Amino acid sequence: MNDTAPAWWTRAVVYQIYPRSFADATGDGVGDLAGIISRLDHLADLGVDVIWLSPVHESPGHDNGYDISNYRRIDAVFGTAEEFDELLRQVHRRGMKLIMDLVVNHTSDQHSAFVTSASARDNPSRDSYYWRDARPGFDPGEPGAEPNNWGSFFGGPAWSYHRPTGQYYLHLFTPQQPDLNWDSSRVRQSVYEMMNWWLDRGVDGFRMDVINFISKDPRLPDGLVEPGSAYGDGGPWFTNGPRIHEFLQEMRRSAFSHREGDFLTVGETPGATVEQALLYTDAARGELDMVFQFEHVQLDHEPGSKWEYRELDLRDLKTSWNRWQRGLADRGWNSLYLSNHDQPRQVSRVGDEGRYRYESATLWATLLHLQRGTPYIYQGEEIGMTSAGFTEIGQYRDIESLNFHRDALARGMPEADVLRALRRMSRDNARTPMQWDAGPHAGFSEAEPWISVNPNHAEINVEADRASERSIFRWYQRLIRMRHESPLIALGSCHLLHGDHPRLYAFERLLGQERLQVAANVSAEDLPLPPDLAPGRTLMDNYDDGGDPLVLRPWQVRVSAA
Ligand code: ISL
Repeated sequence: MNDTAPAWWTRAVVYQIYPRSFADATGDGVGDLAGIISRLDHLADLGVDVIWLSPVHESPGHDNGYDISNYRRIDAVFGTAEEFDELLRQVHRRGMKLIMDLVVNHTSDQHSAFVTSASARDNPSRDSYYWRDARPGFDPGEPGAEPNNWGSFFGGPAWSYHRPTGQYYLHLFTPQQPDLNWDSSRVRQSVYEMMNWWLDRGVDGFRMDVINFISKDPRLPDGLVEPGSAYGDGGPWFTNGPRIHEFLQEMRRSAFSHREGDFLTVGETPGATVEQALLYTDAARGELDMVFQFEHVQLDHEPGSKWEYRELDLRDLKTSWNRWQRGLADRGWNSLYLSNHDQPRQVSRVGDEGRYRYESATLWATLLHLQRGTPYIYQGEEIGMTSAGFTEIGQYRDIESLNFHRDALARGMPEADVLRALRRMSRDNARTPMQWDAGPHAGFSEAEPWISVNPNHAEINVEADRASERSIFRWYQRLIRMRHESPLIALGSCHLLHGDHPRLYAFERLLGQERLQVAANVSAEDLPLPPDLAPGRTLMDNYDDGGDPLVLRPWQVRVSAA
């Protein structure tokens, strides 16, 4: 930020819509643009500044839209180009902004660029993707003949054999998501043109899918094979790769430097460290405004395997968040999130979805929103929606979950254990339909939804929450308003207190003479406060009943001015 005025997004809050599961206006069981338009007042009322729309582009849907076959078309399942323009108008009319998902590490295998690239070895755009011969000494197509040993994120090898041309192509995700070769200037220019096309149309920026994977070491070397794993880890050869900063700077110059206005770019960057995030988000370098880091969502499982549960130690989370707060204190900027379409619901994961649902939902909202950074709310979080609670494989839809189920069974894992792991960590936990009311299909649709509605929609829904004395929605409204109104919350420095306490999460924010203190009991037992945390004037308290100021009750959070 240096000497210039703070960027607008230091005061902003972003809301993520997963279109498939937000609101279905056409009655086919799948959410759509018309549905989103019909629910915009909910978001305006909440007070958010920006909507991030997960992909609505034309897609065969192998990864729910993260496999795009035409970047300039709206998929018919979501509606039409006209409806998109109408959505944009309606969002802008309410004073909000709209950012699109930009999925350009890979395309769909149905994209015309891939079809062309696959048509012949000597096709001039063969190098738009990664095509390689079989491993020397192996016959193409035989087991083990893949050009390197990388595994894909969703199971199986990261290479598929293409019989017509006798070569393999790289896909870090499903075989239907071939990776683009960003070393080709043709690829880069066509991405920038496409970004400009959307910006000219009026969108306000992009959330960039796995953007720190786009620059790969062209040698594509074998990765280390961990004991018990069938594949090598290619991460070191494609995460924060050799030309990543060059590409992001070029992208910014090509898409934004000639534009006036308030835009937002946020990069999804798995595996980025604080030091790398600083490079990505230091305004002086002209790359991204902020990034989604992954450290804090990997503390409750074994490294490298989201399916192997390990209980979260609150101290690890505090250490991690604190390091990010300190690392990006002077330059760069944090994104703050616990939930999105890839993560289980936060109230189920780190809160108490039963007895203390209100308390733990408001506690985590407060801890997140009152740090320094831009908070992201995932649809349904604002009413404390819980994870799906599925008990049978037939209920799951996500390709990652289905592949894990198949592969784990093949490895001999008992099905009960597979289902337990899915129930905890499946991405479908966050993808069940938005719960608008207690009616059929939760008011999401008139038809049977593409994925089951959580039966708890009878109690947990927007209508009930907003009518309740203890409304989570209203708590979020207050947090958002505080960020809008208080420079201390937007810009103040953030200091962790009692970092080694196993159940207490406390920090203070400082700006000039102003001071704000947040103290939270992350447990279901009473917690006597250390004397130095005796509250001053209470601003927010999720019990709000004038109880003992020196004790925090189960999942109590208190915000006070000093
Ligand atoms: O943990 C991971 C890597 O460390 C993976 O979760 C991976 O980074 C993550 O799934 C990437 O997510 C994004 O790209 C995927 C898509 O399936 C997700 O929905 C999207 O958010 C491929 O486009």
